[in-house]
Amino acid sequence: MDELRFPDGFLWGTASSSHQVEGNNTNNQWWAFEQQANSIWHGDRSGLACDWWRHAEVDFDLMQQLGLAAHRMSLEWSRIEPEPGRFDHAALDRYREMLDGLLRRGIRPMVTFHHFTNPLWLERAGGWERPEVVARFQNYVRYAIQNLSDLCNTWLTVNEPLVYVAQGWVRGIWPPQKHSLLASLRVFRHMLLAHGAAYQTIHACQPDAQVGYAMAVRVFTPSNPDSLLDRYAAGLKRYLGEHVWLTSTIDGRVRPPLGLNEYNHTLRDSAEFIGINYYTRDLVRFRANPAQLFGEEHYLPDGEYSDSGWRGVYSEYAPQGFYQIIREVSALGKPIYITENGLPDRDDDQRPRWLLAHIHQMHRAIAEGSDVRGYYHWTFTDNFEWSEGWGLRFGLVELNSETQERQLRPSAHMFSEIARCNGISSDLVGQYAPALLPILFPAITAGGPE
Ligand code: IFM
Repeated sequence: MDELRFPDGFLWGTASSSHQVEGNNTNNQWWAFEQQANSIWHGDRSGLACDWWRHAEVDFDLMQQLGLAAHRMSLEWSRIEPEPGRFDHAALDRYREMLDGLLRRGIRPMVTFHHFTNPLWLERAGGWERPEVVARFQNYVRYAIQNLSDLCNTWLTVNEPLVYVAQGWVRGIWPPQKHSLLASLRVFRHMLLAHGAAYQTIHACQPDAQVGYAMAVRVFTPSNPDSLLDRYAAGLKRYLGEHVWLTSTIDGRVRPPLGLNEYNHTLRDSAEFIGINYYTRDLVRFRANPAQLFGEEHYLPDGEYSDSGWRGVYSEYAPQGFYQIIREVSALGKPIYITENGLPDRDDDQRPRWLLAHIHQMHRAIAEGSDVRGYYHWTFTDNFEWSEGWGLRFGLVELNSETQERQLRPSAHMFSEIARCNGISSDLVGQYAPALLPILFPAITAGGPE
């Protein structure tokens, strides 16, 4: 048997977000959106979600049984601050109970402050389009950190800011369903400034905190690498989607189009680590259309896709992009956590192979010097997948949302074995995805020594 081992202390866990798992989050903009006709696929609603607000411990027990060492969750702003300036201690106590519940099971928490949802009062006051949001967010973060810092020291200020902006203000398919490039830039800028302000606040309350953010990084690849225009279109998307944000949190410069290169001291060196959410790559071909940022994303007819292809939200099997992105982000000189990676696969007939192939690429990047500290699979239990409702199933654990019954998918057992062994063995690959053996263990398949 051969093995790909990970560094000692490497964290294996899963990730989730409040609205997707807690249930009955009635006081945020997503809940309101779900009540409108035709907003969610099949008319689904988050409803009781995975019932975590009452019974998260059911899943925490399963995580412990599977030997997982880490979990990333988020706080629901609308529960903690249901009205402007009024904080709910009972809600805070429930989060204390959850964090304590994880710790008592040997599971290290990582906590996100903003994962797509806003209190209704904030939304009604103009939400992230208004500059006041920066101080409001900072206020909420201060209150939360003052009350939770004894239970957690690893924080993410915001999750996937670009996805939030693109879905809500460019494509207009998430609340507030707008199509405005100008407003989208304002929102993106406010999120960046809110990150900087929150970073400073967290450190003022908890000097040894580890703070980062979770960036969705898609590898924008020129459709035709020989075409200058395709290369330009892909490059523009990478610049806007990744570079502008990442570099400003290193050198403190707010670059165009979010700013005029002005220096902002709250942003300078404002991350102890960078969180990467990786799902797929996008092929980009040039189009003379500013609304598409001069690039159209498209997919290969003969590519392999996860269940998401059903809705035109394609997720292509592209594990080598994972390696590429980890290597690129490493160049910024910060440690990395993989804060999300996964796929929708109700039958679990693709997940074992996809998961192993991605973990292999992460191993390659680490072997070449990338400082990756942990991997958080998206997600533990099937949960409410935003516009796709209950149609896309990302969980290692299958959820019957009517009865709340849980059933471990084969991938859950496989992931458990990876976490326990801190690596991937050739036996494991032979059992779950034999087609990968020649790629992961070429020496064995070539008849070499075990
Ligand atoms: O479910 C989402 C999550 O909230 C953010 N990142 C992508 C996941 C899968 O689409």
